[in-house]
Amino acid sequence: MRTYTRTALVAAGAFVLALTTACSTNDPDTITGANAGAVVLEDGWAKATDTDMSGVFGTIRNPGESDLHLTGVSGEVGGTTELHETVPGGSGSMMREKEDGFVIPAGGELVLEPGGNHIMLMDLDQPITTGQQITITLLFDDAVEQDITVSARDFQGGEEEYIGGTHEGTNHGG
Ligand SMILES: [Cu+2]
Repeated sequence: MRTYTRTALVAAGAFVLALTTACSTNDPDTITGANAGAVVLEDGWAKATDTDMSGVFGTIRNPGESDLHLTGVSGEVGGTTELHETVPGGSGSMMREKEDGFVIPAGGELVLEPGGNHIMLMDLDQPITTGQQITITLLFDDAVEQDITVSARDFQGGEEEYIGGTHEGTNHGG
């Protein structure tokens, strides 16, 4: 009898501990990664478009003392949001998903620009209008996330072909 009671108490204690751990992990205020939420976006913008593809650009600075690994992105505008790089290919330059993401060195920056690295928005189900505010969530390793918000502007150029994935052959602009 006595052993049974003690076991139950221990189990209950472990359950409470597990709950506490889960709560603190999900509470944004308690994320304590070395650089949690620490990047700074400068000159961020998105390309206004009436097609189903667009890009988000700007300079992401890492003022921290540790390198940050940007592993992915997600967006609220619908469709697919990916990290892309631009490489030589085809008749000029081609862009493709950067599957390993980007490392932003301590004290360094990641430049996202038309014709270079960028955040790609694909399969949009509605246009992005000039002045529209778009929020993108940056996903870092260690499950750290940070939202950035940019404003859409008119821009011509940076119309690379997209290679790979399900969008092969899609010419977005040209
Ligand atoms: Cu792209």
